[in-house]
Amino acid sequence: MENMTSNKSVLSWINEKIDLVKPEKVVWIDGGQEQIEALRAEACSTGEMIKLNQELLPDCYLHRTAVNDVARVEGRTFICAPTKEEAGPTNNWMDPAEAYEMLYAIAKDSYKGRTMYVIPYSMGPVGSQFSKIGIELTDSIYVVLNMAIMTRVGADVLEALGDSNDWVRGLHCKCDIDEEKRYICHFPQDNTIISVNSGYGGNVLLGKKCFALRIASYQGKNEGWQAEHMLILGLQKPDGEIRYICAAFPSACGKTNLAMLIPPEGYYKNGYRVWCVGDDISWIRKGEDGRLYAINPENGFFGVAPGTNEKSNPNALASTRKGTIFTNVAHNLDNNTVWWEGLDKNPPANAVEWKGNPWNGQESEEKGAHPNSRFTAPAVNCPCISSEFENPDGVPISAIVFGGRRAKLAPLVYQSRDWNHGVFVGSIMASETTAAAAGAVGVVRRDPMAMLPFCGYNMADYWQHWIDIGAGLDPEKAPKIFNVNWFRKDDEGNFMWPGFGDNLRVLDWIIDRCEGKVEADETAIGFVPKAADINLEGIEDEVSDAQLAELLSVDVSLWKDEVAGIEEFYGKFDRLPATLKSELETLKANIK
Ligand code: GTP
Ligand code: SPV
Ligand code: MN
Repeated sequence: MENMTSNKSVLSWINEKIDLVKPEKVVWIDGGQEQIEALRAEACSTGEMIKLNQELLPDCYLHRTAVNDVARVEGRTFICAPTKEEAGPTNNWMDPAEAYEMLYAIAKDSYKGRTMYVIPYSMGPVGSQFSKIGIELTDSIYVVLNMAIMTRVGADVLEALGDSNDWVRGLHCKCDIDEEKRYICHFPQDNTIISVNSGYGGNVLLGKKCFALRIASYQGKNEGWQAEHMLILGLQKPDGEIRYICAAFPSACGKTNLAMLIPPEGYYKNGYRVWCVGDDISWIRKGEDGRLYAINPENGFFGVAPGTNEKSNPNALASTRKGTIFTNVAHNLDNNTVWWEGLDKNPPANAVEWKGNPWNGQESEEKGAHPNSRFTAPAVNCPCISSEFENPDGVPISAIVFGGRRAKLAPLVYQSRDWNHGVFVGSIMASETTAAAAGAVGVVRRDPMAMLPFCGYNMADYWQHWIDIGAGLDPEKAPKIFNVNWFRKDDEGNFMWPGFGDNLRVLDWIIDRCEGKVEADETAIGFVPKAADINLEGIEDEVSDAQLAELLSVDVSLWKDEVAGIEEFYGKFDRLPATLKSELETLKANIK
């Protein structure tokens, strides 16, 4: 097949990799529908994918990964910076030369008898000043078809690249999915990613976490911008004006749900709407007017399937009704569609579960879908996709919101006193772990800015970068910073806040605070709403006044324990910014 570019840096790198992995043939991905169609057919012929009911789910497919390959593997993810110090205490580190040697030994000849697909892709609208280009080499059709949904793929990307050497190299080799030889390695100084022995989502769709977060966070530090694990939503108020919010929650903690929220009935009637710009990643930079602007570098949603239903997230569900790839969900054999826990109360009896075994959902105790099963859906499918989704200049950000799963401690919402205090609030985030990463679920761990698994350099320097960004902003124009917690539980273990669409009630308060429209109570940890300013109309039965008071309360004795945990965490960092140290002293003084 003919090369799609004459860019020398591209061709020489690809040739090197061809010599290493020895493919039988090389196929360039042009982004055209014809090629995609042919690849779908080929994947179905080998069993790699299953074509679903084309009347109910046009252009939709099902894929099952290996049973030992169902989530990101944080323990096998490495930042291969020149020194361990540059990777910092929260990242696994490997010496770059040693890493290349080990990875090349694993990758050697691994494409024998297989096809190398060359995927040129853009993160962000092609040609936008925010956007960056990558090339992924893969031996997986599943990866090609997912990348074609999640990113902008094709010839125009190479045209935009021209002769430039400024692009991210990505080599993916499935090998034999050996978990002992699985490595996801990043070389930020070389703009390079190498992923071997996996075929799952965040491990292999290299434009996503590997590039758009780990490599991009490093690029952003050097170039004065930010790459964050944040959704972007536009909140339209009855006056028609739209304010934009970025929110960072850890994996499987509600970004997709919040980004596509449907306002409660009363709000909806009054003209409230939420528009989705992005559900997972934000690239943020200062605009000419001095405000921060964000784009979503992705082109699709790689969303958590379980729990997605007509009530919790109708927009996400609608997004998955065409052109979608489902991974590790249950297969309903009666009508050749898909099912997952929480889709409806009627699991199929004649089905195949995510591992590929026959499954009777009416009787079985086993799960039909893996808890981290996902859908890969084109962003354009989303009924509430923002009109600004393709805007190359991004959207202006009014508020930044942090949050996580905390059964106790964190109130429903609080506002930081200023930017630096907001950076502190982000840095002390903690959340219960989820199925999005391999390992134990439900354990509280520190996850600063929801970036613990995704920061491509020393987390202390990342915090300093946040502080520097704020120092370059007029405080009047800087986004206000908040923390939310949809996951507070009562002593019986029930969620105290209804969440989902009702989270709009909190977003509304956040925007009112940004615009100076409501007062708040100053507490030891920041500004907390006055109970009367959280509108409970329509949910009075679910949330009593006493419950709301509890949700908004700040328990100083719990915060004393928390401070001990923060001090221990901060103790890992030799380069902890002085600003954060002093914010911690302020918190300690406030809770005395
Ligand atoms: P990644 O794609 O992994 O980065 O995750 P995400 O942050 O986009 O997660 P998503 O929105 O898919 O969250 C999925 C999980 O969060 C499901 O278990 C949902 O039921 C739960 N969830 C989302 N919003 C809420 C909420 O407001 N309240 C409660 N209780 N659960 C929620
Ligand atoms: C996450 O785990 O935060 C995800 C899914 O968004 S994955 O792409 O697999 O990392
Ligand atoms: Mn994510």
